[in-house]
Amino acid sequence: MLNYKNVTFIKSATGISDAPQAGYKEVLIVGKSNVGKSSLINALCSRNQLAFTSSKPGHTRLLNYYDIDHTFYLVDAPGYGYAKGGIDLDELFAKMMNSYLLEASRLALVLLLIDSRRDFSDNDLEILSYLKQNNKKYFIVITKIDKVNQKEKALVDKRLKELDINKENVYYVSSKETRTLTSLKQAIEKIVQ
Ligand SMILES: Nc1nc2c(ncn2[C@@H]2O[C@H](COP(=O)(O)OP(=O)(O)OP(=O)(O)O)[C@@H](O)[C@H]2O)c(=O)[nH]1
Ligand SMILES: [Mg+2]
Repeated sequence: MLNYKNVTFIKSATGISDAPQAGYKEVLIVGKSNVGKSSLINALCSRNQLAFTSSKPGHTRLLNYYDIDHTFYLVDAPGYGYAKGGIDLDELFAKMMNSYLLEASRLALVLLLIDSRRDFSDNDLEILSYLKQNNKKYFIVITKIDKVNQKEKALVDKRLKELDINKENVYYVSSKETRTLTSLKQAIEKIVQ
């Protein structure tokens, strides 16, 4: 079993050319701004402030690399769907991600995070179809499930079915409830080892 607590922040990169060179496999976390990407990293690693989180969207601006147990890199990406103060995060994201997704031969897995209280956005759907078309391995991670009731969860399931997403690739998590992370951790471990 991988020790997620054995984690080191490596660097913030502006793109793939700037990525660390250790050659570990990479697990990239993408999703709309505020969906809970940085919180998920903290929860997976049982740390409170490893990755910076914020209730204000647009907090993470670069690709942040975390070394997990000297086995793989967990990569926190900037969120999309939010522009503030003249910086168009969508443009930044598109530029970074294009080069990243196309060139990252070490990219072992993409975690596409979706807020359990929201529908897939156009950006989410674009990424999803990109991942499918390019045969990238991905999981859909439904976040903040501590905030939804059974009825709302059923709506999420309905939507996943409409989008023809294989249930095997879906994980329901809450960064506030560690036990919800166990199966996701195990699945990641299988892929990176
Ligand atoms: N209730 C609840 N709140 C959460 C959960 N995960 C994240 N949040 C909250 O949602 C907000 C955004 O979380 P972040 O982890 O910063 O989101 P992000 O996706 O990294 O955001 P950007 O870096 O802006 O793209 C914060 O206020 C978190 O505390 C969760 O599982 N449950
Ligand atoms: Mg973040």
